[in-house]
Amino acid sequence: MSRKHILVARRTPAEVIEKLSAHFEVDAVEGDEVLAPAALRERLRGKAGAYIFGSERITAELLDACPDLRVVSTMSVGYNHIDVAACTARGVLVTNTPDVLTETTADLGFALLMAAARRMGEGERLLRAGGWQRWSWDFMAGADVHGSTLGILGMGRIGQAIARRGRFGFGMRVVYHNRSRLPAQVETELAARYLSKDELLAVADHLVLVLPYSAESHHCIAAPELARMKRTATLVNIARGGIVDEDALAAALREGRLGAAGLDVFEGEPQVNPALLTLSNVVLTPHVGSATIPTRLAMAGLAADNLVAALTGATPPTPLNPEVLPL
Ligand code: 8YV
Repeated sequence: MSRKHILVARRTPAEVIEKLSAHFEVDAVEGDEVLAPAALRERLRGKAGAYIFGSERITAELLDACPDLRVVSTMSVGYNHIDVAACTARGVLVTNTPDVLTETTADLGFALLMAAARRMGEGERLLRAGGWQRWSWDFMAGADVHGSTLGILGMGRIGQAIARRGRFGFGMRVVYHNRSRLPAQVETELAARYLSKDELLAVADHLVLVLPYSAESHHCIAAPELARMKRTATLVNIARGGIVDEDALAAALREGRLGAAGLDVFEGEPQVNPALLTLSNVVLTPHVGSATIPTRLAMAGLAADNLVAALTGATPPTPLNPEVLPL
């Protein structure tokens, strides 16, 4: 039987290419550039599998142009770049990489919370620029993290991992809002209290956004929501940039209507809204939530396992639309 052809859309660890090559003819993109839609469509023609990352968009149009495609495996937990409904309608399996990045991403979320609340970016820039000349009682004073109220919007796996850090590491009161409420036993374990979104916005000293991006969550933190938050509050976004109206956020931070922000994701990334770049009370990182070598290797390995299983008739570990199986 002839071997199936797959595309690996960006540079990935050699051991992953090796694992895939044991089963398939692999066309691997070597650079770090993201293939433009037309180039992606061309490279995917005749391929049964697509191994993609967070930025290649899989649309209905692309699926129609690539009728041989059976599986889309993304090396990310988020899948807002893939039209899953269009894949399901055409019997194309979609898989992602949940769980393996939960703790690493929660670490980054907490780091951003602390860096923003305690003005670490601002302090470091001031020190390097020779601006540390004197001491005063309120010099670089920030907001306390320990003992404060931690709000979490989106209480999935990563939200719960952040809740554990806050509750057990920093003695924080944990409040959350989610599409569905957690089982009572999990709420008890995390000592997490469910609130409406408006209540959550009003009581949080620090609010972390960890919800999936969709048409529903687009700009769900905009001027009205920011106006409900405490003037001293910290906002952290480790989910997707489009969840926050960045112009409204920049205005609130500039005008002292919000304390600080820590952002790992941006609506137009890798471009960053220039209004954010001018503010001292925002800490910015380049979408590195899952960026540790062990976690990235685990994600890459899981994405490969999904692709191999799906195209060899086995059960893929983490399918998003298992209803299309068997292929
Ligand atoms: C990825 C992410 O690094 O998993 C996700 O959803 O946002 C990040 O962990 C990025 O999507 C590239 O694969």
